[in-house]
Amino acid sequence: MVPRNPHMAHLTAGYLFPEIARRRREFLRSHPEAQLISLGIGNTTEPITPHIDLALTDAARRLGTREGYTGYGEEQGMMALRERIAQVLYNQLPGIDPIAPDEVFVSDGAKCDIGRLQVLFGYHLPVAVQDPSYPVYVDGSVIIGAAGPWNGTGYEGITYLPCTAENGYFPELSRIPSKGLVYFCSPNNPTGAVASRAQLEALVEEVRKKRSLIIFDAAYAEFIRDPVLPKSIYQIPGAKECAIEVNSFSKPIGFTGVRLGWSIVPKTLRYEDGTSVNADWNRICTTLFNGASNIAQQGGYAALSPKGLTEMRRLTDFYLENARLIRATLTEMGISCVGGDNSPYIWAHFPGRDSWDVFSQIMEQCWVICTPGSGFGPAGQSFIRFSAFGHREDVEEACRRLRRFR
Ligand code: PL4
Repeated sequence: MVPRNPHMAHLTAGYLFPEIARRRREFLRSHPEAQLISLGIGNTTEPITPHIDLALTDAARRLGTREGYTGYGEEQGMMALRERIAQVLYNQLPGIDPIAPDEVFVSDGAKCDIGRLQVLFGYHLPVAVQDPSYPVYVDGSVIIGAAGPWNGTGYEGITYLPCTAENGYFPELSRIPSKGLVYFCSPNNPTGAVASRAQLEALVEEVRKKRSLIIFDAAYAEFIRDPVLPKSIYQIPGAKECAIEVNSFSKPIGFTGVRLGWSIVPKTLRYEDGTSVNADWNRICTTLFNGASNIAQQGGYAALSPKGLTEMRRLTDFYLENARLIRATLTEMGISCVGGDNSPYIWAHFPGRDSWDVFSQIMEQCWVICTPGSGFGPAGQSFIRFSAFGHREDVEEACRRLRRFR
């Protein structure tokens, strides 16, 4: 047999979300009567909205005709969609450094793009992450060999940038490594914190000083309601020289199962030898990816029409109202929490407690599934993440049940 990829052996545990599913199944085996409600995984629940649904079904139907059939498309995505993403989602934002359509690469989702970006940059760059953070940044880095073994508190070779109540969930930037990758997510998963313009300016300045590169995950940008908060890193001067942005249709229009996202790789982004990151990313996409589904792309295109944008707004408002209900409940219970106003996640503090213990207690006492903060990194210990994705009646019932927590 072949030897195992030694980096796989460095991973300390299973991937967070399957582990939650495993514990949930185990609980149900001993409590089959439990009607569990999930405020755990950030998985959308509401149906695809009418205008976007029509575009998807039309696209599927056209495939059944000789005239309308299409096979492989461009790996980078339909040009009309790339243009619309640039025009509608970027070039109207205040202070934006304009995005050209050939800087937009359509994909099958932000998570998949993060994995391909890890292939692009390889194992030889130092990696920094906000702590806590979406597990793919760290686990993917471990898998490609950009990080060493677990040392009891974190993976060797990963710089953890703690985001705590004390620093307002924005990290100390001086610890960013030179000539490395910095994963940065705003609105943040899991803390729900949204970086201000001044904070992102400081991030860009520090990263440029260190000659590093930001992978900016803006998967929740459409939940931002405060007009002064930046939705894109390219609203910050200089970001086109130091940042890649990944984004997704998953959460704003419920495409978690349909699968559609995009990355922005500016043409002004250069390696230290002056060669183009955009050209290399194009090479990665054309080599390792065969383009997003043509049906999904028609749905994304429709989502960026005036009707689609109205539906997107309504859907994200719906989840934000869920978030408000959850946060209000926790606050009334005296649990300190942040997030949930420009983000679909609420980050709740249970001082002195182990996150997995609180997870189990909430599951057993309230029949509600949440996500243990420690699964997002060492600084997530003693926190619990609540997701606002759910049917309204389930969220209301979950809020009632959470009051049983003692
Ligand atoms: C569970 C910051 C959720 N199995 O759907 P995509 O691939 O376009 O976007 C994934 C993604 C990208 N960036 C951030 C995210 O939070 C997510 C989705 N995260 C969560 O509960 O944290 C779903 C997670 C899924 C997964 O591992 O992604």
